[in-house]
Amino acid sequence: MRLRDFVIVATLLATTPAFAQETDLPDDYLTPAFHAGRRDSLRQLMPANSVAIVWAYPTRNFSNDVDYVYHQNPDLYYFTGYKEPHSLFLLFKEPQTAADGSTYKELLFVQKRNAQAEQWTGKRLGVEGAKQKLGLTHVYNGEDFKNTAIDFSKFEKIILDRLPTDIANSLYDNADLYDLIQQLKEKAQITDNYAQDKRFSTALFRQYTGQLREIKTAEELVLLRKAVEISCQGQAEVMKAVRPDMSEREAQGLHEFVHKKYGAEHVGYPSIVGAGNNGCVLHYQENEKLHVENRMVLMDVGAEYHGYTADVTRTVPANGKFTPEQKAIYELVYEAQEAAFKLCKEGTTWQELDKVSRGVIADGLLKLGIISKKEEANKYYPHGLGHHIGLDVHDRNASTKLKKGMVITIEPGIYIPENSPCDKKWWTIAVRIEDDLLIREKDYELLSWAAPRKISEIEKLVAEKSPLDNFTLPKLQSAKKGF
Ligand SMILES: [Mn+2]
Repeated sequence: MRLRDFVIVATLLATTPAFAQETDLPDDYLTPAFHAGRRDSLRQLMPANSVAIVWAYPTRNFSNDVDYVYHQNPDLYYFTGYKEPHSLFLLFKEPQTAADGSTYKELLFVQKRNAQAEQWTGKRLGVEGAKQKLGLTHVYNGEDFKNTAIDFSKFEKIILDRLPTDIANSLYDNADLYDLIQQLKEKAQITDNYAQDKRFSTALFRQYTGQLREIKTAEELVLLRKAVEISCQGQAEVMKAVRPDMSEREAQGLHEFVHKKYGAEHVGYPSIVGAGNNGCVLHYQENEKLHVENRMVLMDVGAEYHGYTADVTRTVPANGKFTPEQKAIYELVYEAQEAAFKLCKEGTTWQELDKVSRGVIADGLLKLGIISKKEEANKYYPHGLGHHIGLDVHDRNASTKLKKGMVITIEPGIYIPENSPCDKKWWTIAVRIEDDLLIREKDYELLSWAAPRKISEIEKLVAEKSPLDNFTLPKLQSAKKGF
């Protein structure tokens, strides 16, 4: 049945009992105390007489009446723990007084409970659930926002992200995200030129959330460590299972199967599995090559566990043996990564890290005769050295220098596409090695230790047997050619 038909049927089934989901769930989610602590920290950063506003991400259409799997806005999740769409959160610097004389410092507007809708799209927390599970005290249904009196004109700063401009307006819901944003615009008098109005600050929103989110708390580190270890186990299992007759997509499926087996909900970004020349496409997502053959397979895959995503890349020869050319390129990338690792500690800047790793690659490519001038190195190493990870794979940040508690990737790479102006023997070699590091005061901790990165270790692991070696499926009867 389609969603549209559901609306008609739903009215006929007005007595549907409230839907209860199974309760065998993980117990290691971020705690209400964590989210409350994040809200307090945000409040401390905010200037006097200000309000911060965060909204849920819109739902996104996949096709006809089918939506993409929903993903919450990391900022809203960070400050509240709420995972459902169509919600709005307001956080005030100073306590506010309601019409009845009571005070509040935060307001969360959530999706209203609806037995019929919940039978189709799953249980909603609703007002009571959000109070109980998230520990927030002032929670209301989205439809109540319209009649909530908030005098926005008295605030000196209204701190908010850039307003979304592409939200669908559901005909069946008068309190969806579209309506909430419309009402917010009216109440706070946010015009189309709000970016020029000094009362509204998207820059402060980015700065504060960056300052907070770039330093991981102990609770966040538990989840990030797990996401990274899961991703590494995926890499290790695929190294054991990879064979020249395997397809890129099959390798992708194995990574994601391992993630799921360990309980990861999503991948943090579309999985990249590219053999040979496909590895030169930095965000290759088709993963369509039917046989990886005797190529290097570049696998950039990250599990998302309870919102936190890893970002780990390994590049391995599918037949288990590096050729001399593959080895030369791989060792160069490895050396560039090691050189950057050595500088990973408090106080180092991204420029310093980038300079040292880019220097190693430029010298190496020159020595191998692949380039004739150092400046040409960027042609084969066209991206930055790394980024923060967390609730986003390219996580929010605000500092130019590394600080204790940051989690970053270090991911140099060399990509030599077919027809490059160098000896043919180098063509189609693409290598990226990407690791995840926790920055400490004087050094770092390698979080992605569980996926081998040394040539000898990779060759050993690819030679190992995999439980998947003997996994075969029946031949498809529908795969006959012709009409
Ligand atoms: Mn990355």
